[in-house]
Amino acid sequence: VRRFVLLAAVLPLAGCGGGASVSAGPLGMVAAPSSLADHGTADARGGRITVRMYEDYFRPTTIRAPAGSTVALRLENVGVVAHAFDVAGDRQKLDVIVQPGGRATVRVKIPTVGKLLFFCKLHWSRGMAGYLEPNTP
Ligand SMILES: [Cu+2]
Repeated sequence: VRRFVLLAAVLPLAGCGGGASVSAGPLGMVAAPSSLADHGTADARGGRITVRMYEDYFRPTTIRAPAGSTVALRLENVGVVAHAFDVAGDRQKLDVIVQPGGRATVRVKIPTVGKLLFFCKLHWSRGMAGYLEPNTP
């Protein structure tokens, strides 16, 4: 039996930063796999960053940018199967499928506190997920 860690566990208990609050999303996905496949952390520069999709992980896995800012993620699926990009339990309503060799750009809002989980809804149980987090106080 796989064990899952509630996303809420990685968020600060105090302070309602708005952007980082978590509730059940349209996909009901508020849990991160305990075996999240970590393939690095990078800062989005100039409000944009390229995120490559592989089987089954995102590179980079943690994306950092100024708190509350909006970042354009250029998704490139360099894998051999379709991958998805979804953001957990938020109001961003992002749910994008990228075919092998395909690209898509999504705009995401960096939370003001804590981390916000994103994931591939097709492979999240294999650890295909990552975090959006602020790099400023
Ligand atoms: Cu995937």
